Order: sequence, then C-alpha cells, then structure tokens
Amino acid sequence: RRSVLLTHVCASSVCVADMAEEAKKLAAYAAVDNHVQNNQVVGVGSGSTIVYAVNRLAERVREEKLNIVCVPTSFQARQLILQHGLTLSDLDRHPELDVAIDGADEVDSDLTLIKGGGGCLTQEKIVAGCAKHFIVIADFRKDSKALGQQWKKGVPIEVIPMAYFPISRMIAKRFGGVANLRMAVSKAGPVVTDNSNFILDWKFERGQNWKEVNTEIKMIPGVVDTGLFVGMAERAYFGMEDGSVQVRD
Ligand code: ABF
Repeated sequence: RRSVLLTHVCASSVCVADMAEEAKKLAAYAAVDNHVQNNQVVGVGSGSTIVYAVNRLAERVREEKLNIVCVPTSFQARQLILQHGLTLSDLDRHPELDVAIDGADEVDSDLTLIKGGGGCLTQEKIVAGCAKHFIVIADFRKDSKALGQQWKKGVPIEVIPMAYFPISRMIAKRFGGVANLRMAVSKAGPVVTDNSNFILDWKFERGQNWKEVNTEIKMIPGVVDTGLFVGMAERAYFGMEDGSVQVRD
C-alpha cells in the first residue's frame, strides 16, 4: 500500500513539473513573438524560463533573418546568447533597449514582482530599467494575488558583504520577519553574486506597501538593490496548465 501511494505522489509531481515546463515555453514564445521585431536591442533575463525565449529568439533570427542585438542580465544569459549564436552587446554600446524579457519568482495582481531567486536581481533591474518595455514570462505557479502567496523564500536583497549582518537586523526590526544570509547548497559559505556581493532572503510576515518598502530598504547603507520590481513590468505572460497563455497588463 505504501509503495502504491508513493508512486502516485511521485507521478503527480512529475506531471506538474512537465506542465510547468510546457507553460514556461508557451509564455516565452508568446513574449518573443509579440514583442521582438527586426533591428531591436533586446534585454535577456536569467533563469529557466528565459532559456525558451532565447531558443525562440534564435529560431526567429535564423528563419526571418532578423538583426537583433542582445544585452545579458547575468553570466548565464551571456552564455545563452553566445551558445545560440546571437549578437552579444552591453549597456556601454546599447544604453537604451527596445525591450527586456525576463522571468520572475512571483507576480502579483499589480505586476509587482519578486525576482532574484537566481541571485541576478541587480543586473536584471538595471537592464529592465534601461528598456522601453519590460515583459515578464512565467508559468502558472508564479501567478499570485499578493506577494508571498506563491513564493515562500522571501524577497532577495543584494548587499555588500561587510554589511550583511547589520542590514539583516535593521530589516527585521523595521519591517518584521527575518532576513537570512543565502548560503551555498554545500553550506560551506554564502552565495556570492556576479557582482561579488551577498544575498539576504527577507521572509516578510504580511503584505506591505511594496513601493515604500523597496525605497526604504534601498536607502540602508550597504544595500545594492532589492528583488522587488515595483511599477517596472508592462506586461506578464503566464503559460497555464490547460495550454493557454494569460496576459496581465
Ligand atoms: C530570474 O530567474 C529571476 O529573477 C528569477 O529569480 C528567476 C526565475 O526563474 P525561472 O524562470 O527559472 O522560474 O528571472
């Protein structure tokens, strides 16, 4: 009886994972098809959903002979651009982007995002901030009414290493909850970002005014940036379990 139950649980979680992969692809393809045109500069996000977007972008560049320049948000994004034979650029050469496409950890009903589960939040925010249009791609598990309902790991905050402890205390005192230093999977030391900084994951206790919270946290000396993206995303595409794509503006 025990083995039957385990098989059942396992089979259904595999099924959700499969559906989520398909959903990521649907969202990514819709965003690339609707928002990328010839002669554009495109910001390329990080994570697993963006892999499908880069696949589609490369396919379109090949088939439609598009002239596209890509600006990466991370080392991962840079590698993806190169592996797909796309044209790599940077913000020195292209300080203004036509569109940036990126994943998210959670998207609420106002298009406020938690990002940075992968640790690249600062470059992602910089690139999104340089783009005329910032488009989010996600599977159905990221869709949320209020932040914290889906993503349980908290808001990532990139900090200068020497300041991580005082910042963590200040955030807990001022806003409640707990801000933990993100550790490497091996537990041998902290995760170090592409910018040589640390990440705090702030597990908040209740809904907040995210715009104010983001501004206040950013004012703490030693905070580089937060994974709260408020008023930045123009549109989100969600791949759904039933194979449809939902759009939120
Ligand atoms: C990046 O990748 C992040 O800001 C976010 O943490 C994550 C989303 O990853 P995935 O697409 O794998 O869910 O966009």
